[in-house]
Amino acid sequence: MFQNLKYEVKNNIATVTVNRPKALNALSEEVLEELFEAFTTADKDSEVKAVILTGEGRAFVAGADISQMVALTGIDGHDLMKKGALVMNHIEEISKPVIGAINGFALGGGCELAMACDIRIASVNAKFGQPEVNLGIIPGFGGTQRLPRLVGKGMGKYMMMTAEIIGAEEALRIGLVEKVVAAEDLISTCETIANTIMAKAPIAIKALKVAVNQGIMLDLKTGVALEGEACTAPFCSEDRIEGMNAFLEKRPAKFENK
Ligand code: CO8
Repeated sequence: MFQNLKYEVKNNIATVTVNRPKALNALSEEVLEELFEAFTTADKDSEVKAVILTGEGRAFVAGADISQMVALTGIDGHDLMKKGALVMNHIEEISKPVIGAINGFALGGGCELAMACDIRIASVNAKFGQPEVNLGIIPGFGGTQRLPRLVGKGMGKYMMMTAEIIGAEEALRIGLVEKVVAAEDLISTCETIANTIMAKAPIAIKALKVAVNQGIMLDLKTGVALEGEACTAPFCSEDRIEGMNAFLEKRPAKFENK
């Protein structure tokens, strides 16, 4: 189905693995197109309740494909930037939780891809950076916007201006990832987190993503108003009645996505 990705659904989790290890999983135009398709498939498939995104081999993704970019005109470059940004936005906006399993290099477009995930879990081997200025460009797949929102304006500028590559523990310290685990525990940790989230009401998780993703771009009062709107659908759901009754009856809730 895909030339540059592995796509597998097991136990309600879709695992998407970028699979160009010889090029450290660099994001060619074809990889970007396939990522868009894979996340559309996962979003539409009612069997899929969470997605894990990772990379094959020693990289998560080492950035946009420099061997393709070198030949592009300025207009082509602009089109590529729009394509990449669209893919990152799409990953962020699907209705299901997306967990980034960051197994190795997450540089440039790879760091931007990691930041489009809802949650990032890093292996101790992971390395992060936005080295675009080394190539005479700036991040173009959302990095100038998502990185400062995650790690703060100063640290975001530090990383983008110095192009410094940081390790997993430093990424944890600055808030770029949520956990660091041994390499061999990376996927199982992500699966455990996915299972924890999948046991919650899907309508609440979906509303939560909208409230956070859209709200973070707004002033506080408008964001709080948006939260009120986002809260309405879960509050009107059968799953809300089930969740509250389960609490009162001291039993686990069984959510039906209704
Ligand atoms: N693109 C294409 N090929 C790559 C990339 C890449 N981003 N990264 C690595 N490769 C290839 C190498 O060319 C090499 O191929 P080959 O074996 O055929 O020579 C192979 O992967 C292995 O890489 P190395 O031999 O370099 O492995 P090392 O362990 O020595 O180094 C590094 C690993 C440090 C990850 C190194 O490969 C590196 O620095 N890679 C580039 C990282 C980078 O600069 N990424 C940012 C790219 S720019 C970007 O992502 C911007 C996105 C938005 C653009 C908007 C456009 C308008």
